[in-house]
Amino acid sequence: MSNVATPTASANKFEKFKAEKDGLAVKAELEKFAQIGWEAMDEIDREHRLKWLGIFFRPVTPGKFMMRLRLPTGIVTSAQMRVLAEIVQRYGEDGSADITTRQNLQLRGIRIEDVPDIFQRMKSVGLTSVQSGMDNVRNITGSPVAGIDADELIDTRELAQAVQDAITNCGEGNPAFTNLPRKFNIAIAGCRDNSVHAEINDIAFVPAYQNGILGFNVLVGGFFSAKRCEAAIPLNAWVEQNQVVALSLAILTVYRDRGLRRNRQQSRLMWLIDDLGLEQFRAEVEKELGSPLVAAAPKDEIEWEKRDHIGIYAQKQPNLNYIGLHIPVGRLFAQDMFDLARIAEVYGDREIRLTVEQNVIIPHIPNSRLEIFLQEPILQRFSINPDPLKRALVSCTGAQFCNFALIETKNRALGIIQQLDAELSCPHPVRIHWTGCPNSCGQPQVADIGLLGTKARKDGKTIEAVDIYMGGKVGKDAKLGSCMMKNVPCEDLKPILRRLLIEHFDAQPKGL
Ligand code: SRM
Ligand code: SF4
Repeated sequence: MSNVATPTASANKFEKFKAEKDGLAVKAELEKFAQIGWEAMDEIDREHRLKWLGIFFRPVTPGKFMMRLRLPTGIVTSAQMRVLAEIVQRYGEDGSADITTRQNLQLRGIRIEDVPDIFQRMKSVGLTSVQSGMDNVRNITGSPVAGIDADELIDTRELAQAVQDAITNCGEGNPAFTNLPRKFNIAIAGCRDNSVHAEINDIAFVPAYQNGILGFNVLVGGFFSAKRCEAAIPLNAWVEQNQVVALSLAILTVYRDRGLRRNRQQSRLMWLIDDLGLEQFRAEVEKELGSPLVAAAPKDEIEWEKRDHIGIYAQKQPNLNYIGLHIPVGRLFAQDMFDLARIAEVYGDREIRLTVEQNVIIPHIPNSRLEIFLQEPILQRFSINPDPLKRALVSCTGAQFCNFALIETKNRALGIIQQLDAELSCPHPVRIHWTGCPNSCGQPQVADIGLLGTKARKDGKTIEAVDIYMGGKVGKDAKLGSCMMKNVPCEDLKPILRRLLIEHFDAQPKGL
Protein backbone atom coordinates (compact mmCIF):
# COMPACT_ATOMS: atom_id res chain seq x y z
CA MET A 1 0.00 0.00 0.00
CA SER A 2 1.24 3.51 -0.79
CA ASN A 3 2.46 5.51 2.15
CA VAL A 4 1.05 8.72 0.70
CA ALA A 5 -2.59 9.12 1.64
CA THR A 6 -4.77 10.71 -1.03
CA PRO A 7 -5.94 13.99 0.49
CA THR A 8 -9.67 14.54 0.50
CA ALA A 9 -11.25 17.94 -0.04
CA SER A 10 -11.47 18.31 3.75
CA ALA A 11 -7.82 17.34 4.35
CA ASN A 12 -5.82 19.80 6.45
CA LYS A 13 -3.04 21.84 4.87
CA PHE A 14 -0.32 19.48 6.15
CA GLU A 15 -1.90 16.48 4.42
CA LYS A 16 -2.19 18.50 1.23
CA PHE A 17 1.44 19.58 1.09
CA LYS A 18 2.66 16.09 2.05
CA ALA A 19 0.66 14.62 -0.82
CA GLU A 20 2.02 17.23 -3.24
CA LYS A 21 5.64 16.41 -2.37
CA ASP A 22 7.04 14.01 0.20
CA GLY A 23 8.98 15.68 2.98
CA LEU A 24 12.08 13.64 2.26
CA ALA A 25 12.20 14.96 -1.32
CA VAL A 26 14.04 18.06 -0.08
CA LYS A 27 17.10 15.88 0.50
CA ALA A 28 17.86 16.07 -3.23
CA GLU A 29 17.47 19.85 -3.20
CA LEU A 30 19.83 20.73 -0.37
CA GLU A 31 22.64 21.97 -2.61
CA LYS A 32 20.16 24.25 -4.37
CA PHE A 33 18.84 25.60 -1.06
CA ALA A 34 22.40 26.23 0.09
CA GLN A 35 23.05 28.26 -3.05
CA ILE A 36 19.87 30.33 -3.09
CA GLY A 37 19.73 30.95 0.68
CA TRP A 38 16.83 30.67 3.11
CA GLU A 39 14.98 33.78 1.98
CA ALA A 40 14.56 32.57 -1.59
CA MET A 41 13.33 29.10 -0.64
CA ASP A 42 9.77 27.94 -1.12
CA GLU A 43 8.01 28.64 2.19
CA ILE A 44 6.69 25.11 2.72
CA ASP A 45 10.07 23.56 1.94
CA ARG A 46 11.75 25.95 4.38
CA GLU A 47 9.28 25.88 7.25
CA HIS A 48 7.97 22.32 7.05
CA ARG A 49 9.64 19.87 4.66
CA LEU A 50 13.16 20.59 5.92
CA LYS A 51 12.03 19.08 9.24
CA TRP A 52 12.07 15.68 7.50
CA LEU A 53 15.85 16.15 7.45
CA GLY A 54 15.88 17.38 11.04
CA ILE A 55 16.37 21.03 10.04
CA PHE A 56 13.97 23.43 11.76
CA PHE A 57 13.36 26.98 10.54
CA ARG A 58 13.15 29.20 13.64
CA PRO A 59 10.83 32.17 13.08
CA VAL A 60 12.29 33.67 16.29
CA THR A 61 15.79 33.70 14.73
CA PRO A 62 15.18 33.71 10.96
CA GLY A 63 18.10 32.35 8.96
CA LYS A 64 19.49 30.52 11.99
CA PHE A 65 18.09 27.01 11.87
CA MET A 66 17.96 24.36 14.58
CA MET A 67 19.14 20.84 13.77
CA ARG A 68 17.64 17.90 15.70
CA LEU A 69 19.70 14.70 15.66
CA ARG A 70 18.76 11.10 16.26
CA LEU A 71 20.67 9.39 19.06
CA PRO A 72 19.01 6.07 19.93
CA THR A 73 19.26 5.46 23.70
CA GLY A 74 21.00 8.85 23.93
CA ILE A 75 24.45 7.45 23.15
CA VAL A 76 27.06 9.61 21.44
CA THR A 77 30.76 8.94 20.97
CA SER A 78 33.46 11.47 21.79
CA ALA A 79 34.33 11.71 18.07
CA GLN A 80 30.70 12.49 17.27
CA MET A 81 30.47 15.04 20.08
CA ARG A 82 33.61 16.75 18.80
CA VAL A 83 32.19 17.04 15.29
CA LEU A 84 28.98 18.52 16.74
CA ALA A 85 31.04 20.93 18.88
CA GLU A 86 32.92 22.09 15.77
CA ILE A 87 29.63 22.68 13.96
CA VAL A 88 28.25 24.74 16.86
CA GLN A 89 31.55 26.59 17.34
CA ARG A 90 31.31 28.00 13.81
CA TYR A 91 28.29 30.05 14.85
CA GLY A 92 30.01 31.79 17.76
CA GLU A 93 27.58 33.38 20.19
CA ASP A 94 24.61 32.14 18.16
CA GLY A 95 25.74 28.52 18.42
CA SER A 96 24.69 26.24 21.23
CA ALA A 97 23.15 22.83 21.75
CA ASP A 98 20.39 21.50 23.95
CA ILE A 99 19.97 18.05 25.43
CA THR A 100 16.30 17.24 24.88
CA THR A 101 13.63 15.46 26.88
CA ARG A 102 14.03 12.57 24.42
CA GLN A 103 17.70 11.93 25.27
CA ASN A 104 18.79 13.74 22.14
CA LEU A 105 20.73 16.79 20.96
CA GLN A 106 19.59 19.86 19.06
CA LEU A 107 22.12 22.27 17.54
CA ARG A 108 21.39 25.97 17.13
CA GLY A 109 22.47 28.77 14.84
CA ILE A 110 22.82 26.56 11.72
CA ARG A 111 22.88 28.35 8.33
CA ILE A 112 21.31 26.67 5.33
CA GLU A 113 24.42 27.28 3.20
CA ASP A 114 26.41 25.07 5.60
CA VAL A 115 23.97 22.15 5.72
CA PRO A 116 25.43 20.02 2.86
CA ASP A 117 28.88 20.22 4.48
CA ILE A 118 27.44 19.59 7.97
CA PHE A 119 25.64 16.48 6.70
CA GLN A 120 28.85 15.15 5.21
CA ARG A 121 30.71 15.67 8.44
CA MET A 122 27.94 14.05 10.43
CA LYS A 123 27.85 11.09 8.06
CA SER A 124 31.60 10.60 8.44
CA VAL A 125 31.04 9.85 12.14
CA GLY A 126 27.81 7.89 11.71
CA LEU A 127 25.34 10.61 12.76
CA THR A 128 21.99 11.39 11.21
CA SER A 129 19.20 13.89 11.79
CA VAL A 130 16.82 12.32 9.29
CA GLN A 131 13.07 12.11 10.02
CA SER A 132 13.46 13.72 13.43
CA GLY A 133 10.68 16.30 13.02
CA MET A 134 7.12 16.65 11.72
CA ASP A 135 5.14 13.49 10.89
CA ASN A 136 7.93 11.04 11.69
CA VAL A 137 9.10 8.81 14.51
CA ARG A 138 11.15 10.74 17.08
CA ASN A 139 14.36 9.64 18.81
CA ILE A 140 14.01 6.11 20.20
CA THR A 141 14.61 6.29 23.94
CA GLY A 142 16.09 3.61 26.19
CA SER A 143 17.69 3.30 29.60
CA PRO A 144 20.67 5.68 29.68
CA VAL A 145 22.65 3.05 31.55
CA ALA A 146 21.81 0.16 29.21
CA GLY A 147 24.64 -2.35 29.15
CA ILE A 148 26.35 -0.91 32.24
CA ASP A 149 23.59 -1.07 34.88
CA ALA A 150 24.30 -3.85 37.36
CA ASP A 151 20.57 -4.45 37.82
CA GLU A 152 19.30 -4.16 34.28
CA LEU A 153 17.07 -6.80 32.76
CA ILE A 154 17.57 -6.21 29.04
CA ASP A 155 20.34 -4.28 27.30
CA THR A 156 18.17 -2.29 24.89
CA ARG A 157 20.91 -0.49 22.92
CA GLU A 158 20.86 -2.73 19.86
CA LEU A 159 17.07 -2.89 19.84
CA ALA A 160 16.72 0.90 19.83
CA GLN A 161 19.29 1.15 17.04
CA ALA A 162 17.56 -1.61 15.06
CA VAL A 163 14.17 0.13 15.35
CA GLN A 164 15.74 3.39 14.19
CA ASP A 165 17.54 1.67 11.31
CA ALA A 166 14.32 0.03 10.14
CA ILE A 167 12.35 3.26 10.29
CA THR A 168 15.01 5.48 8.70
CA ASN A 169 16.69 3.00 6.34
CA CYS A 170 19.87 3.21 8.41
CA GLY A 171 19.78 7.00 8.48
CA GLU A 172 19.38 7.44 4.73
CA GLY A 173 15.63 8.13 4.97
CA ASN A 174 12.82 5.67 4.43
CA PRO A 175 9.84 6.75 2.30
CA ALA A 176 7.76 3.96 3.87
CA PHE A 177 7.50 5.94 7.11
CA THR A 178 7.75 9.59 6.09
CA ASN A 179 4.04 10.27 5.89
CA LEU A 180 2.53 9.32 9.22
CA PRO A 181 -0.63 11.14 10.29
CA ARG A 182 1.39 12.88 13.05
CA LYS A 183 4.55 12.58 15.15
CA PHE A 184 5.22 9.24 16.87
CA ASN A 185 7.24 8.30 19.97
CA ILE A 186 8.80 4.90 20.79
CA ALA A 187 10.55 3.94 24.04
CA ILE A 188 12.23 0.67 25.00
CA ALA A 189 12.81 0.11 28.72
CA GLY A 190 15.18 -2.64 29.80
CA CYS A 191 15.64 -1.32 33.31
CA ARG A 192 13.67 -1.68 36.54
CA ASP A 193 12.93 2.03 36.99
CA ASN A 194 11.13 3.07 33.82
CA SER A 195 13.84 5.59 33.02
CA VAL A 196 12.20 6.32 29.64
CA HIS A 197 8.79 7.53 30.85
CA ALA A 198 7.15 4.56 29.09
CA GLU A 199 3.71 5.94 29.90
CA ILE A 200 4.03 8.95 27.61
CA ASN A 201 5.03 7.15 24.41
CA ASP A 202 2.93 6.01 21.45
CA ILE A 203 4.62 2.61 21.82
CA ALA A 204 6.52 1.54 24.92
CA PHE A 205 8.18 -1.79 25.54
CA VAL A 206 8.58 -2.63 29.24
CA PRO A 207 10.44 -5.72 30.49
CA ALA A 208 8.25 -8.68 31.51
CA TYR A 209 8.71 -12.44 31.97
CA GLN A 210 6.41 -14.87 30.17
CA ASN A 211 6.91 -18.56 31.03
CA GLY A 212 10.41 -17.78 32.23
CA ILE A 213 11.38 -15.91 29.04
CA LEU A 214 12.39 -12.28 29.39
CA GLY A 215 10.64 -10.12 26.80
CA PHE A 216 8.45 -7.04 26.82
CA ASN A 217 4.87 -6.11 27.61
CA VAL A 218 3.65 -3.50 25.15
CA LEU A 219 1.90 -0.21 25.96
CA VAL A 220 0.35 2.00 23.28
CA GLY A 221 -1.17 5.41 22.76
CA GLY A 222 0.56 7.60 25.37
CA PHE A 223 0.91 11.21 24.29
CA PHE A 224 0.68 14.87 25.21
CA SER A 225 -0.84 17.54 23.07
CA ALA A 226 -2.37 20.95 23.62
CA LYS A 227 -5.86 19.46 23.59
CA ARG A 228 -5.45 16.10 25.26
CA CYS A 229 -2.90 14.18 27.33
CA GLU A 230 -3.14 10.42 27.85
CA ALA A 231 -1.02 7.79 29.56
CA ALA A 232 -0.28 4.74 27.39
CA ILE A 233 -2.57 1.71 27.83
CA PRO A 234 -1.68 -2.00 27.66
CA LEU A 235 -2.04 -3.53 24.19
CA ASN A 236 -2.42 -6.86 25.94
CA ALA A 237 0.62 -8.14 24.09
CA TRP A 238 3.95 -9.62 25.10
CA VAL A 239 6.81 -9.99 22.64
CA GLU A 240 10.18 -11.66 22.68
CA GLN A 241 13.14 -9.34 22.26
CA ASN A 242 13.63 -10.33 18.63
CA GLN A 243 10.06 -9.26 17.79
CA VAL A 244 10.43 -5.63 18.88
CA VAL A 245 11.32 -4.31 15.42
CA ALA A 246 8.58 -6.28 13.64
CA LEU A 247 5.89 -5.21 16.11
CA SER A 248 7.00 -1.56 15.97
CA LEU A 249 6.77 -1.62 12.18
CA ALA A 250 3.39 -3.37 12.24
CA ILE A 251 1.91 -0.77 14.61
CA LEU A 252 3.43 2.04 12.58
CA THR A 253 2.00 0.61 9.37
CA VAL A 254 -1.50 0.34 10.85
CA TYR A 255 -1.16 3.91 12.11
CA ARG A 256 0.15 5.13 8.76
CA ASP A 257 -2.61 3.48 6.76
CA ARG A 258 -5.58 3.77 9.15
CA GLY A 259 -4.64 6.78 11.34
CA LEU A 260 -6.94 9.79 11.38
CA ARG A 261 -5.69 12.62 9.20
CA ARG A 262 -8.50 15.16 9.00
CA ASN A 263 -7.78 17.13 12.15
CA ARG A 264 -4.18 17.38 13.38
CA GLN A 265 -5.41 17.83 16.95
CA GLN A 266 -6.98 14.37 16.71
CA SER A 267 -4.37 12.41 14.81
CA ARG A 268 -2.08 10.81 17.38
CA LEU A 269 -2.21 7.02 17.78
CA MET A 270 -4.60 7.10 20.77
CA TRP A 271 -7.27 8.72 18.59
CA LEU A 272 -7.07 5.76 16.20
CA ILE A 273 -7.26 3.33 19.13
CA ASP A 274 -10.38 5.17 20.33
CA ASP A 275 -11.83 5.08 16.85
CA LEU A 276 -11.27 1.35 16.24
CA GLY A 277 -11.54 0.15 19.83
CA LEU A 278 -8.53 -1.55 21.44
CA GLU A 279 -9.58 -5.07 20.36
CA GLN A 280 -10.01 -4.09 16.73
CA PHE A 281 -6.76 -2.11 16.77
CA ARG A 282 -4.96 -5.14 18.18
CA ALA A 283 -6.51 -7.33 15.49
CA GLU A 284 -5.32 -4.91 12.79
CA VAL A 285 -1.80 -5.07 14.22
CA GLU A 286 -1.93 -8.89 14.21
CA LYS A 287 -3.06 -8.85 10.59
CA GLU A 288 -0.14 -6.58 9.66
CA LEU A 289 2.28 -8.71 11.68
CA GLY A 290 1.02 -11.87 10.02
CA SER A 291 0.77 -13.78 13.29
CA PRO A 292 -1.30 -13.66 16.49
CA LEU A 293 0.01 -11.64 19.39
CA VAL A 294 0.73 -13.39 22.68
CA ALA A 295 -1.35 -11.96 25.56
CA ALA A 296 0.53 -9.68 27.97
CA ALA A 297 2.49 -11.21 30.83
CA PRO A 298 0.55 -10.80 34.11
CA LYS A 299 3.09 -8.32 35.49
CA ASP A 300 5.98 -6.26 34.27
CA GLU A 301 9.36 -5.85 35.98
CA ILE A 302 9.22 -2.10 36.61
CA GLU A 303 9.65 -2.32 40.37
CA TRP A 304 11.78 0.68 41.27
CA GLU A 305 11.43 4.39 41.79
CA LYS A 306 13.07 6.36 39.01
CA ARG A 307 16.78 7.10 39.31
CA ASP A 308 18.36 10.33 38.04
CA HIS A 309 21.85 8.80 37.56
CA ILE A 310 23.61 11.95 38.84
CA GLY A 311 26.70 11.09 40.89
CA ILE A 312 29.07 8.13 40.89
CA TYR A 313 27.78 4.56 40.43
CA ALA A 314 29.50 1.20 40.08
CA GLN A 315 28.89 -0.51 36.73
CA LYS A 316 28.14 -4.14 36.22
CA GLN A 317 31.65 -4.44 34.77
CA PRO A 318 34.11 -4.85 37.67
CA ASN A 319 36.20 -1.79 38.61
CA LEU A 320 34.29 0.52 36.29
CA ASN A 321 31.94 3.37 37.16
CA TYR A 322 29.54 5.69 35.43
CA ILE A 323 29.33 9.30 36.51
CA GLY A 324 26.25 11.43 35.97
CA LEU A 325 26.86 15.16 35.45
CA HIS A 326 24.10 17.69 35.95
CA ILE A 327 23.75 20.01 32.93
CA PRO A 328 21.60 22.98 34.00
CA VAL A 329 18.44 22.88 31.80
CA GLY A 330 20.37 20.82 29.24
CA ARG A 331 22.14 23.78 27.62
CA LEU A 332 25.62 23.21 26.16
CA PHE A 333 28.04 25.51 24.36
CA ALA A 334 30.82 24.47 22.00
CA GLN A 335 33.50 24.48 24.70
CA ASP A 336 31.30 22.31 26.96
CA MET A 337 30.93 19.80 24.15
CA PHE A 338 34.69 19.71 23.51
CA ASP A 339 35.27 19.26 27.24
CA LEU A 340 32.76 16.40 27.48
CA ALA A 341 34.42 14.69 24.50
CA ARG A 342 37.80 15.09 26.14
CA ILE A 343 36.84 13.68 29.55
CA ALA A 344 35.09 10.74 27.86
CA GLU A 345 38.38 9.98 26.12
CA VAL A 346 40.78 10.67 28.97
CA TYR A 347 38.85 8.81 31.68
CA GLY A 348 36.24 6.64 29.97
CA ASP A 349 35.83 4.60 26.82
CA ARG A 350 34.99 7.45 24.39
CA GLU A 351 31.30 7.34 25.14
CA ILE A 352 28.84 9.97 26.40
CA ARG A 353 25.25 9.26 27.30
CA LEU A 354 22.27 11.59 27.57
CA THR A 355 19.23 11.29 29.81
CA VAL A 356 15.61 12.37 29.39
CA GLU A 357 16.28 14.74 32.32
CA GLN A 358 18.64 16.59 29.95
CA ASN A 359 21.80 15.46 31.77
CA VAL A 360 25.00 13.60 30.78
CA ILE A 361 26.56 10.33 31.89
CA ILE A 362 30.23 9.47 31.32
CA PRO A 363 30.56 5.68 31.57
CA HIS A 364 33.48 3.26 31.91
CA ILE A 365 35.65 5.20 34.39
CA PRO A 366 38.06 2.87 36.25
CA ASN A 367 38.18 3.03 40.05
CA SER A 368 41.81 4.11 39.81
CA ARG A 369 40.87 7.22 37.78
CA LEU A 370 37.97 8.41 39.97
CA GLU A 371 39.93 10.68 42.25
CA ILE A 372 41.60 12.58 39.47
CA PHE A 373 38.36 12.75 37.47
CA LEU A 374 36.74 14.51 40.41
CA GLN A 375 39.29 17.29 40.15
CA GLU A 376 38.32 18.15 36.56
CA PRO A 377 37.30 21.84 36.27
CA ILE A 378 34.24 20.86 34.17
CA LEU A 379 32.64 19.54 37.37
CA GLN A 380 32.41 23.14 38.62
CA ARG A 381 29.96 23.80 35.75
CA PHE A 382 28.37 20.38 35.56
CA SER A 383 28.13 19.14 39.11
CA ILE A 384 27.88 15.54 40.26
CA ASN A 385 26.17 16.76 43.44
CA PRO A 386 23.97 19.73 42.56
CA ASP A 387 21.53 21.40 44.94
CA PRO A 388 18.36 19.30 45.30
CA LEU A 389 15.97 21.54 43.36
CA LYS A 390 18.38 22.36 40.55
CA ARG A 391 19.23 18.67 40.32
CA ALA A 392 15.77 17.69 39.15
CA LEU A 393 14.97 20.72 37.01
CA VAL A 394 13.86 20.11 33.41
CA SER A 395 12.87 22.74 30.88
CA CYS A 396 11.75 22.89 27.28
CA THR A 397 13.21 25.41 24.85
CA GLY A 398 10.74 28.23 25.45
CA ALA A 399 10.56 31.71 23.94
CA GLN A 400 14.27 32.14 23.28
CA PHE A 401 14.03 29.90 20.20
CA CYS A 402 10.52 28.43 19.94
CA ASN A 403 7.75 30.38 18.26
CA PHE A 404 5.01 28.35 19.98
CA ALA A 405 6.24 29.53 23.38
CA LEU A 406 3.97 31.66 25.51
CA ILE A 407 6.74 32.28 28.05
CA GLU A 408 10.51 32.27 28.46
CA THR A 409 11.49 29.05 30.23
CA LYS A 410 15.11 27.90 30.58
CA ASN A 411 16.71 31.06 31.98
CA ARG A 412 13.72 31.87 34.16
CA ALA A 413 13.58 28.29 35.47
CA LEU A 414 17.23 28.40 36.47
CA GLY A 415 16.96 31.83 38.06
CA ILE A 416 14.01 30.88 40.27
CA ILE A 417 15.42 27.50 41.24
CA GLN A 418 18.76 28.99 42.28
CA GLN A 419 16.93 31.39 44.60
CA LEU A 420 14.79 28.60 46.05
CA ASP A 421 17.80 26.34 46.59
CA ALA A 422 19.46 29.23 48.46
CA GLU A 423 16.40 29.81 50.66
CA LEU A 424 15.23 26.25 51.36
CA SER A 425 16.69 23.00 52.65
CA CYS A 426 15.07 20.18 50.69
CA PRO A 427 15.61 16.67 52.05
CA HIS A 428 15.23 15.18 48.56
CA PRO A 429 15.12 16.41 44.96
CA VAL A 430 11.76 17.74 43.76
CA ARG A 431 11.19 17.26 40.04
CA ILE A 432 10.12 20.64 38.65
CA HIS A 433 9.44 20.66 34.89
CA TRP A 434 8.88 23.84 32.87
CA THR A 435 7.19 23.88 29.49
CA GLY A 436 6.58 27.02 27.46
CA CYS A 437 3.16 26.16 26.02
CA PRO A 438 0.48 23.44 26.13
CA ASN A 439 2.40 21.24 23.66
CA SER A 440 4.15 19.97 26.81
CA CYS A 441 7.60 19.20 25.41
CA GLY A 442 8.97 19.73 28.94
CA GLN A 443 6.58 17.02 30.24
CA PRO A 444 4.97 19.00 33.12
CA GLN A 445 2.48 16.17 33.65
CA VAL A 446 5.22 13.74 34.79
CA ALA A 447 6.67 16.22 37.30
CA ASP A 448 6.23 16.63 41.04
CA ILE A 449 5.53 20.25 40.12
CA GLY A 450 4.86 21.01 36.45
CA LEU A 451 4.75 24.56 35.13
CA LEU A 452 3.00 25.05 31.81
CA GLY A 453 3.36 28.42 30.10
CA THR A 454 0.31 30.55 29.40
CA LYS A 455 -0.73 34.21 29.28
CA ALA A 456 -2.70 35.96 32.03
CA ARG A 457 -4.09 39.43 32.63
CA LYS A 458 -2.80 41.51 35.52
CA ASP A 459 -3.44 45.21 36.13
CA GLY A 460 -4.90 45.51 32.64
CA LYS A 461 -1.80 44.03 30.98
CA THR A 462 -1.12 40.65 29.34
CA ILE A 463 1.72 38.94 31.17
CA GLU A 464 3.59 35.62 31.15
CA ALA A 465 2.06 33.06 33.50
CA VAL A 466 1.93 29.35 34.26
CA ASP A 467 -0.62 26.70 35.03
CA ILE A 468 0.70 24.56 37.90
CA TYR A 469 0.49 20.75 37.69
CA MET A 470 1.09 18.41 40.58
CA GLY A 471 0.92 14.71 41.33
CA GLY A 472 2.96 13.32 38.45
CA LYS A 473 4.53 10.00 39.46
CA VAL A 474 7.40 8.40 37.54
CA GLY A 475 9.08 5.01 37.75
CA LYS A 476 6.89 2.20 39.13
CA ASP A 477 3.14 2.86 38.86
CA ALA A 478 3.77 6.02 36.87
CA LYS A 479 0.83 8.37 36.64
CA LEU A 480 0.23 11.78 35.11
CA GLY A 481 -0.23 14.83 37.28
CA SER A 482 -3.11 17.24 36.91
CA CYS A 483 -3.60 20.99 36.87
CA MET A 484 -3.96 22.45 40.37
CA MET A 485 -3.71 26.19 39.75
CA LYS A 486 -4.25 28.24 36.64
CA ASN A 487 -2.86 31.53 35.32
CA VAL A 488 -0.23 32.19 38.01
CA PRO A 489 1.80 35.22 36.84
CA CYS A 490 5.49 34.28 36.50
CA GLU A 491 6.40 37.38 38.51
CA ASP A 492 4.37 36.00 41.46
CA LEU A 493 5.53 32.41 41.10
CA LYS A 494 8.51 32.15 43.42
CA PRO A 495 6.64 32.55 46.75
CA ILE A 496 3.99 30.11 45.53
CA LEU A 497 6.61 27.49 44.66
CA ARG A 498 8.26 28.11 48.01
CA ARG A 499 4.97 27.44 49.79
CA LEU A 500 4.28 24.29 47.76
CA LEU A 501 7.78 22.99 48.51
CA ILE A 502 7.33 23.57 52.25
CA GLU A 503 3.78 22.20 52.43
CA HIS A 504 4.09 19.18 50.13
CA PHE A 505 7.79 18.27 49.85
CA ASP A 506 9.19 18.70 53.40
CA ALA A 507 11.33 21.72 52.51
CA GLN A 508 12.44 23.89 55.45
CA PRO A 509 13.48 27.54 55.30
CA LYS A 510 17.27 27.69 55.76
CA GLY A 511 18.50 29.05 59.06
CA LEU A 512 15.49 27.86 61.05
FE1 SRM B 1 8.17 18.99 21.31
C1 SRM B 1 6.69 20.66 18.78
C2 SRM B 1 10.83 20.98 21.17
C3 SRM B 1 9.87 16.79 23.24
C4 SRM B 1 5.21 17.53 22.19
N1 SRM B 1 8.70 20.51 20.12
C5 SRM B 1 7.96 21.03 19.11
C6 SRM B 1 8.76 22.04 18.31
C7 SRM B 1 9.39 21.31 17.16
C8 SRM B 1 7.91 23.20 17.82
C9 SRM B 1 8.64 24.12 16.86
O1 SRM B 1 8.70 23.85 15.67
O2 SRM B 1 9.15 25.12 17.34
C10 SRM B 1 9.80 22.47 19.38
C11 SRM B 1 11.14 22.94 18.88
C12 SRM B 1 11.66 24.06 19.74
C13 SRM B 1 13.12 24.25 19.64
O3 SRM B 1 13.59 25.13 18.89
O4 SRM B 1 13.84 23.57 20.36
C14 SRM B 1 9.81 21.24 20.27
N2 SRM B 1 10.04 18.84 21.97
C15 SRM B 1 10.97 19.82 21.90
C16 SRM B 1 12.18 19.50 22.74
C17 SRM B 1 13.48 20.05 22.18
C18 SRM B 1 11.95 20.04 24.17
C19 SRM B 1 13.20 20.07 24.99
O5 SRM B 1 13.66 21.19 25.30
O6 SRM B 1 13.74 19.03 25.33
C20 SRM B 1 12.06 17.97 22.78
C21 SRM B 1 12.74 17.31 21.62
C22 SRM B 1 12.70 15.82 21.70
C23 SRM B 1 13.49 15.12 20.62
O7 SRM B 1 14.70 15.01 20.78
O8 SRM B 1 12.88 14.72 19.62
C24 SRM B 1 10.55 17.81 22.65
N3 SRM B 1 7.65 17.38 22.44
C25 SRM B 1 8.49 16.68 23.24
C26 SRM B 1 7.73 15.84 24.12
C27 SRM B 1 8.28 14.99 25.26
C28 SRM B 1 8.56 13.56 24.92
O9 SRM B 1 8.61 13.17 23.76
O10 SRM B 1 8.71 12.83 25.88
C29 SRM B 1 6.40 16.06 23.82
C30 SRM B 1 5.17 15.44 24.54
C31 SRM B 1 5.04 13.98 24.25
C32 SRM B 1 4.34 13.68 22.96
O11 SRM B 1 4.81 14.10 21.90
O12 SRM B 1 3.32 12.99 23.01
C33 SRM B 1 6.37 17.03 22.76
N4 SRM B 1 6.28 19.04 20.58
C34 SRM B 1 5.19 18.42 21.13
C35 SRM B 1 4.02 18.84 20.43
C36 SRM B 1 2.57 18.37 20.70
C37 SRM B 1 2.29 17.13 19.89
C38 SRM B 1 0.83 16.89 19.61
O13 SRM B 1 0.47 15.72 19.39
O14 SRM B 1 0.05 17.85 19.56
C39 SRM B 1 4.44 19.76 19.45
C40 SRM B 1 3.56 20.51 18.43
C41 SRM B 1 3.25 19.69 17.22
O15 SRM B 1 3.82 18.62 16.98
O16 SRM B 1 2.40 20.16 16.47
C42 SRM B 1 5.86 19.87 19.57
FE1 SF4 C 1 8.12 25.15 22.20
FE2 SF4 C 1 5.88 24.75 23.52
FE3 SF4 C 1 7.47 22.69 22.99
FE4 SF4 C 1 8.26 24.47 24.77
S1 SF4 C 1 6.42 23.17 24.96
S2 SF4 C 1 9.51 23.66 23.10
S3 SF4 C 1 7.41 26.33 23.97
S4 SF4 C 1 6.40 23.88 21.51
